[in-house]
Formats: sequence, structure tokens, C-alpha cells
Amino acid sequence: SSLEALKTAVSSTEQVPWFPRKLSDLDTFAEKVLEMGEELSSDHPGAQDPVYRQRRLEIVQKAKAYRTGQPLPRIEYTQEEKDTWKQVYTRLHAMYPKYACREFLHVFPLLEQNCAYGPNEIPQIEDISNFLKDCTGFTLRPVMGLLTPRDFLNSLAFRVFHSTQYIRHHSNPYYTPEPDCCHELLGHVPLFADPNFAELAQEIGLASLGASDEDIEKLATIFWFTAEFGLCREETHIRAYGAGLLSSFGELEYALSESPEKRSFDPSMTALQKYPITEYQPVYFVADSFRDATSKLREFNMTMKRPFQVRYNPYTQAVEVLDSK
Ligand code: HBI
Ligand code: FE
Repeated sequence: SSLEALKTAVSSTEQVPWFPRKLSDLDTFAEKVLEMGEELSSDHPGAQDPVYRQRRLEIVQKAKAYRTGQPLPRIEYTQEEKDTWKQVYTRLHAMYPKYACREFLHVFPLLEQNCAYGPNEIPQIEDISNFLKDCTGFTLRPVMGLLTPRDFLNSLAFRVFHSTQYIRHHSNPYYTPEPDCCHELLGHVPLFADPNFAELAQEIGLASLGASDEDIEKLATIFWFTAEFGLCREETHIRAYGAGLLSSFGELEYALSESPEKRSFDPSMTALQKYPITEYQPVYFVADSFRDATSKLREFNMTMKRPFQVRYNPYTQAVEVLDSK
């Protein structure tokens, strides 16, 4: 009966978690950070340093206040912050030719030319965002710290990446327990300029809109083993494209050594893999290419139960919901 149909419709809409439909809906994430944000956990290397904590506060308050359409906050970095950047940059930059995937190596010089990438200055996310927009339509938004996996993944559907702007504590330049600008700008940014990687990232994002908690966990795991710790095949060798690797000189070398296990990227298997977050990964997944990974992911996404499909409309920068699968 139509009453039954209505009840079914009501109960199934109740089960669908809220998700952003238009770009400015992402503003609702600005004050919803999981941890860190304005407070540092007690084991953070900067937790006992009041000057560092004050500086973090200054930077994250700009992220908290940012709204869609505004220019991205510019940070005037201190000499101490620039010194930390220089150490990280110099050490990683020397490793890229041997370990980074070809897409990363193609983009990096363009970031040097267009966004002032280099050892002496920390690049500004406004400049990077404008550059990425021209390459793939990706843009950056400032963020206070870790978002929920759902919010973080949802933004990728809009080709938006949330980027922190603070830097790790100077006492330990090669270690950070959380994302910082070294991780975002050296690890993530170059790949978002690649059209095929951008498509892969957006595909994860689109699948996450209104997904069940269980499916969000699977998609977060897929994000982990691709965008964070992904490896890819190139002719006779394996290279890294994951940001967690490209921003960590220790794990970058380890991941491409004989030690860890390497399996082919297969979304249905990869989505179920357990992983440690504070140690090197015991297993990595190798993609044949970003396009191949994207097409496998599309197939996998069809198996997820969601009573509607979504499509991103780049003209309106809005998500269209198409009912029934
Ligand atoms: N939030 N700001 C931020 N940056 C991340 O990389 C991030 C996040 N929240 C969740 C998250 N990553 C992981 O759960 C991903 O696997 C989704
Ligand atoms: Fe990351």
C-alpha cells in the first residue's frame, strides 16, 4: 500500500546519515575536530611547550574561522618553523627520485615553479589551492586537526582536501603523531595535481556520502592503503604514492625494501585489512595504476548497500542524489 511505501521511505531516509550537498555545507565541519584541534594530547612532543601551544592556537583559530569562498589564511611562519621545514624538506627531497612514483616526480617541479616549494619557505595553501584548481579542480581548506573519517572522506567528493597549516614540534623534526603541513604539502598535495589520482580520491569521497558506519570504516581503510600508504607498479619496479610514505623518510625506505609484505590492491580485500597507526605497516597494497585502482573501486562501490546513487555536478559544485540503484 502507499502507506507501507511511505513508512519504508521514512525509515530508509532515517537510516541515511546526513551528508553535505553543496560546497558551503563543508563549513559545518570547521569546529568539529576529533582531537588535537585546540588541545594537544599529553604525549605530543609540543605538549609541554607553552610557546608552541600558543602558536598552534593562533594558527588553528584561523582554520576555525574560515568559511567557503574566503581567501585561505596566509601564515607568516617563524624562523624556527622554517628551520623545521627545511630539515624535513631537504631529507625527503633527496629521496624522491629513487622512491616516488612518476606522477609525483612530474608534479614536484611544477610546485617549485608555481607555489614556491623549496627548502627555505613553507608554501602557502592559498597558492597551492589555486594551482591544484587549475590542474584537477581540487582545492584545499584549512582545518584545525583530525576530522571524523566520515567528514574527511565526504569532502573528497567535492574535490576538497582539508589541510593543516601548523608544523610539528622542532624538538623532533622527523616525527609527528598527527598530520602537519610537512605531511600535507609534501605527501598529499603533489598527487592531487594528477588527474587520475584526483579521480581515485573523489571516487572514495562519493562512495562515502550517506554511507553506513560500516562502509565508512571500509572506505577509510581503502584511503589508508591508497592515499596514505599506497604503492604502485612501474615497469620493473615498485614506487610509492601514499602521503604517509612520501612524508616519512624512514618508512619510505622500509616500504620499498624486501621486508614488508606487498599485495595487489583489491578493494574488497584491502577494505578489511587491519593496520597499526603508530608503527610501520606490516603490509602494503600495490596498484597497477590510478586508473586501474579507480575502476576496481567503482566495481567495489556497487556492492555497498546504499539506497541511492550520487553524482557530483562541477558546474554547481553540488552533489546530485539519484534515487534507486
Ligand atoms: N582528518 N584533517 C584530517 N586529515 C586526515 O588525513 C584524516 C582526517 N580524519 C580521518 C582520517 N584522515 C582517516 O580516518 C582517513 O583514513 C579517512
Ligand atoms: Fe594524510
